[in-house]
Amino acid sequence: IKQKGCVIWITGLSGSGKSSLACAVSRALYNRGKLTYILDGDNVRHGLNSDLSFKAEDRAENIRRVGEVSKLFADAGIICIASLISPYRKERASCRALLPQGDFIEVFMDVPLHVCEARDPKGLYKRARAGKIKGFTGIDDPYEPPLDCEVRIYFSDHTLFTSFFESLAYYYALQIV
Ligand code: GGZ
Repeated sequence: IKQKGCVIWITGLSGSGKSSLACAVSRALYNRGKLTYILDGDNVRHGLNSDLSFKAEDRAENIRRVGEVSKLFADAGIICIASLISPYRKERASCRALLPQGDFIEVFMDVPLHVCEARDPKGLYKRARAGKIKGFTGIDDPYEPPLDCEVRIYFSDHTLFTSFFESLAYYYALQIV
């Protein structure tokens, strides 16, 4: 196997399409003969990070662990696609710092809160608005949008995948896709 690993880090609000994009990217890379692995916040929280809550220090630890595991995958030559809300700039920067320059591709799902809330695929926003979930990102917990990401995806479903691949092509495709 001759492949250079890297990390594609997808950040954004709940319901912004992180997991869908992760799957689409993984499939597209697989079709090009690339080895990928998806670390999805929601899934990782059932196993490796099942001891963590959604309070700030636990979110920070969640991000840190996924960052470290992503680095291991990248070291092994795998394209690791991490999709978690990862709401804090500082922790995202720490994950970036684990990788050689250029090997951490930060993708921001720039979807307005009202759009995520209207989608509400799991009914979580509704529950958060009703006060049944406390500390929900975007409602009563912060999200710090990236200032320096490699790729920014606007919210239209229609353009989601094309805009990702155009951006990625522009920045990195020659190396990894
Ligand atoms: C945000 C929450 C919360 C709270 C449960 N805040 O859209 P989902 O449902 O499937 O994915 C979300 C997931 C967030 O986990 P992450 O590991 O990505 O978050 S973080 O990076 O901030 O650690 C959401 C669900 O868990 N969920 N409670 N309070 N999202």
